[in-house]
Amino acid sequence: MNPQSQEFVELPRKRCCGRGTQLVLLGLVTVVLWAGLLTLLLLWHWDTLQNLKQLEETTARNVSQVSKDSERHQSDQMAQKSQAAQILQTVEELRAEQKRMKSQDSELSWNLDGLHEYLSNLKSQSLNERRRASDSLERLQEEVAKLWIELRVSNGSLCNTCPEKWVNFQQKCYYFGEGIKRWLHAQYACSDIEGRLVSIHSPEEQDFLTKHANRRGSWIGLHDVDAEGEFIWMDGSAVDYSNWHPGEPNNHGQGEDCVMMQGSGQWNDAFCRSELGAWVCERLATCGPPATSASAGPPGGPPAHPLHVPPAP
Ligand code: FUC
Ligand code: CA
Repeated sequence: MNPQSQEFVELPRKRCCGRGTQLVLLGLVTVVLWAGLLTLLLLWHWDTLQNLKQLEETTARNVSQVSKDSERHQSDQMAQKSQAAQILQTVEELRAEQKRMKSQDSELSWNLDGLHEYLSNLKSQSLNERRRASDSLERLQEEVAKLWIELRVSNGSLCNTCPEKWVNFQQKCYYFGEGIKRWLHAQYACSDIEGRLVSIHSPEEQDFLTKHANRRGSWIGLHDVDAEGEFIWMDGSAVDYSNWHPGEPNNHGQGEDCVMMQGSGQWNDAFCRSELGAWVCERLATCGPPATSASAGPPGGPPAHPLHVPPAP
């Protein structure tokens, strides 16, 4: 064997370190590893702690938010409750007000009805007064006219002048109308010629009328239209004479309130809407020459004709 080759003979490796060193190194490595591991663990733990802390904070925030919300909600609820109570109270008040107004309304309408009634009573009262006053005026004018005629007669005047177609008897003129008419239309026919349905006050006047009147009967100015059985003359004069047919007035059948003079001259109450063929009108005669118009006044007659007072409106 070659020495050179011997040089190349692998020499047994010299050990680097001792066994103790190795152990130390191993320990060191282990320590380093454990330290790293611990560090990691610590880091992980720290991170977890941080997360937990954050979570805790968030939770606390949330809890406080929720409690705040709940408080707000509660206070809202209370406010709503008090609002609801207020609304209820207002509704109650409104109901009470409505009730009060309703009763006030009915009271007012009751008062209004009363006023209406009072007013209409007043109206009809005043109308009646007016009618009565107008009737009284008419009567008075008639009385004045009659007195005037009597005065003229006592002074020697002749007061027997009548318009054409009228017939004189004493101090009255009579018109014997002919044609089919009901009592009311006979009354109108007399008004049209400024007279009125005749009133009869003495047997002499009755005889005169009996002689001149239509044989089949005529309407005269007597009636009990306003009160059954209470006969009155159209001119308001007293019923101081009568010439009823025996058994009359009998208010026969459907009621008889208008009086007619039969051919005999006797009176009979008849149905006002019966149609008779004749009627008799009257008016006061004038003194002196015949009047040219119905309203002729002095010198022949009284200041104004008594039968033509304008009717109350
Ligand atoms: C008599 C009268 C009535 C009627 C009748 C037909 O009874 O009293 O008015 O005319 O007769
Ligand atoms: Ca009769």
